[in-house]
Amino acid sequence: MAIDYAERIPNNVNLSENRRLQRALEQWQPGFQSWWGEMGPAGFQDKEVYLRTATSVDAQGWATFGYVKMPEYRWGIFLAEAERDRKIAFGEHRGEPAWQEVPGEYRGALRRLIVTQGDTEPASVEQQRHLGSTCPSLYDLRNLFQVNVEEARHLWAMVYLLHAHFGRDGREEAEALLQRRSGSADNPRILGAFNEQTPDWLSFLMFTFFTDRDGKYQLASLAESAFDPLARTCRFMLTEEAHHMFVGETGIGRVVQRSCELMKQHDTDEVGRFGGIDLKLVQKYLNFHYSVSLDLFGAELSTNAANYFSMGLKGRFSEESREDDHQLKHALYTITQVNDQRIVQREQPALLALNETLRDAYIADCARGVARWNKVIHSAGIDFELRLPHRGFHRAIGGCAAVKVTPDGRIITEAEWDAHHAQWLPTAEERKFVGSLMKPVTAPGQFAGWIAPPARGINHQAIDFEYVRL
Ligand code: BYC
Repeated sequence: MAIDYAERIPNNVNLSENRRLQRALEQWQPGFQSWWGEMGPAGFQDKEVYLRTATSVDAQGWATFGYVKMPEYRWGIFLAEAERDRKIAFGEHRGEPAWQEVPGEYRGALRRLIVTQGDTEPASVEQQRHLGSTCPSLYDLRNLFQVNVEEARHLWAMVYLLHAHFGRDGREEAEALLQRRSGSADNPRILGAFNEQTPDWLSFLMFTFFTDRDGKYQLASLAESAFDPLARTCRFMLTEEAHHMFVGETGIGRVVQRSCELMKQHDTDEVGRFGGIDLKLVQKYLNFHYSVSLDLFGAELSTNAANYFSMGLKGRFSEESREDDHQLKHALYTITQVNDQRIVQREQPALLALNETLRDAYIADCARGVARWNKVIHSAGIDFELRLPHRGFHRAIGGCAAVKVTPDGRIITEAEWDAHHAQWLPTAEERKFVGSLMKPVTAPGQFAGWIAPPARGINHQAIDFEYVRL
């Protein structure tokens, strides 16, 4: 069926004037719709949800809010405004004009970056597809669906780049993005964290805090790219990403607040009996999601990352505001390494240490969020502190993957790990307990007993607004 692009797909890339691209997207679109039907949110597809839809890139008003049935969401294609005469800010091509087309020699590397980024978007939707049936409130249900439709829009954003700039292999990659499945044994998603389960809402809120924040740092690095369409696409995606991290940060803040209320009310640390989540268990979930998200930055030393940087494909966070040669010819960077069963700090060529550089910025950002949760605990007069575990804890990628590290950063033996990991990571029983709290609450303005209401509603609406019409 022909699509009226101006109507169906809000865009600022002149879709209606590009026949070739239209045809490619027309061929891809039915596959996307059936993927959404099969792997998108389970249930609720015929319900009206109060959603934000991106309709322009105007900083003053880029989105509109209104009731939409999810399959009818207008997945638009937007690139942030072009910067006139934009110059490449880093790498071997620093100072040259940014590219509007893909240079032949970088085609493979660039495609791989775009595919890796694109793959995470549908993966997260797949991971979250069963959460609707256990929502703690209509407000939260709407936020889940907002995150889901926007991740799907981010898939469109990457598929647009593949179709518009990579010819036949781009079309094949776009197809493959609809074929892989989170957690599948035969055809899994590309990155580790996107094959983990998101079985309950505590996991979802941790995911949006920690894993979406990886998205922020990766997108910000790609927003520096010499390939201008990628840079502009990622810049616009970041505006939506902010809400996803807001869902995580305020969500965990509300869980913590509720636990504190129950602790005070019943004068105990063990609030499970009263339908809450112990702060110690919140810490275990934090340990898990933080560590799998740290893996998403890749190994501490990476020639891939060095090449991406030198080629001009992927920059550093806030590349342009850094005061150095932007080529890292002689610069050094201190990284954490495992040496002879000890964790040590070593200076390494900064060019090779770019994954670690980005991870450091991410860690500092996570720490700021954790400090805000701790404020909630301290204001309640409770003596407990949430902490980020050591960066080497529970890692599957990088130097620390080869050893076992405690949350406070000591290397231990396999036997010690086996004896103690249940103190640090959620056990099957604890996950089951959290699962048992997940009973749907769907009356407007009502909230499950394990999470406090938010401070305010979405888009100036009341907290008891009917965010989803059931
Ligand atoms: N899992 O040289 P290294 C988001 C592989 S999230 C599995 O260190 P590199 C979102 C690696 O491929 C942001 N494999 O890797 C959030 C390499 O394989 P080869 C997504 C991994 O390339 C929430 C080998 O190990 N965007 O947007 O420097 C909801 C050696 O590693 C992993 C991006 O990631 C892993 N975690 O760095 C929705 C940006 N890590 O070459 C969305 C694009 C590494 O030996 N991606 N490997 O076969 C990249 O920039 C890079 O691919 C990575 C990896 C930073 C991820």
